[in-house]
Amino acid sequence: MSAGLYSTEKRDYDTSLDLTKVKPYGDTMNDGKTQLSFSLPVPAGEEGVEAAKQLLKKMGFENPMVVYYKELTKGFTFFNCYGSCTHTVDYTSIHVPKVESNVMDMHENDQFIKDHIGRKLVIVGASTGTDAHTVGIDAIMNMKGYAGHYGLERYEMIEALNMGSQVPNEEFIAKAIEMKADALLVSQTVTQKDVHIKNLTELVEMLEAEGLRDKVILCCGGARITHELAKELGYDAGFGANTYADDVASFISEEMAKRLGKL
Ligand code: B12
Repeated sequence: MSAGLYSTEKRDYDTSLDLTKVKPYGDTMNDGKTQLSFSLPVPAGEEGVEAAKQLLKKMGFENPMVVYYKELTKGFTFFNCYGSCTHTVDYTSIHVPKVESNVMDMHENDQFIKDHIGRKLVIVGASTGTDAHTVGIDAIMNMKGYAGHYGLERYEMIEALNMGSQVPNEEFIAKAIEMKADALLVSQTVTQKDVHIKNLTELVEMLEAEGLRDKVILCCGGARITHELAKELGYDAGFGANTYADDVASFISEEMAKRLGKL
């Protein structure tokens, strides 16, 4: 009997699998074998190796082994380690909030906008604040698209403006007002010291102060953005790694149709 990838049934090839107590495996189910790497601010040597092993034990790994280490620079060492994880998680109780929409390709989406909205949607996007990464927002907006999925600039029924990177929130909002944007797309890649949280929160507060927050569909995205985080910060949706223009365009079109009472 075969079981689907996300099935909670036991798989026929290993009866010791218990999805309520999942842990990593290497050679055999439930052996806990894990590879991990980290750097320590200590010199390369026996004491450093011992420090790495003690840390692994404290992290819940049995039989800790340092299989490789190398000095990064004087007083700093990189470690590659193995250990057997003693912890488990209940996979069956996991619920991850996700953007709920019926994902359409560009042609289907254009037709959907014609049928349900009857005019072009205006979408302004940028990598905001101090963030210099453009590749993510380009992947979503550029005409040529990304991984075989056309970007928003190519959509017949979307007027898209990509403002690039390091766009201050003030400029972003000014452009949104000028273009009478229906939706705003914010890309955030750098998350060091939670700079993305501060910047994303500031945008929401500024939109609220301008009385604009409810007038736009507000989405953010980036490799370390989740839908759950986006909702917490006051966004309508958040998109992480492996997102395509199709995903966000479908969400915006459906959301706009809902707001207009057409869906
Ligand atoms: C290329 C790159 C750069 C280039 C950027 C060039 C450019 N024009 O964009 C340069 C060299 C400039 C750069 C600079 C820096 N970088 Co850099 N960079 C990268 C790198 C190698 C790739 C990022 C990338 O392009 N990914 C490909 C795109 C397609 O993926 P994506 O961004 O995730 O986008 C997808 C989704 O997330 C989503 N998405 C993204 N945005 C949006 C928005 C919306 C609305 C939606 C719907 C979806 C969406 O859709 C996209 C397609 O699926 C990563 C490491 C890595 N391998 O990921 C580091 C990385 C992102 N950089 C990093 C850092 C720290 C920096 C610097 C701060 C380094 C420094 N000390 O100077 C500076 C940034 C300075 C600044 N002020 O921002 C760190 C970030 C760590 C963190 N968690 O904060 C990383 C992870 C490297 C690392 N491991 O340390 N970087």
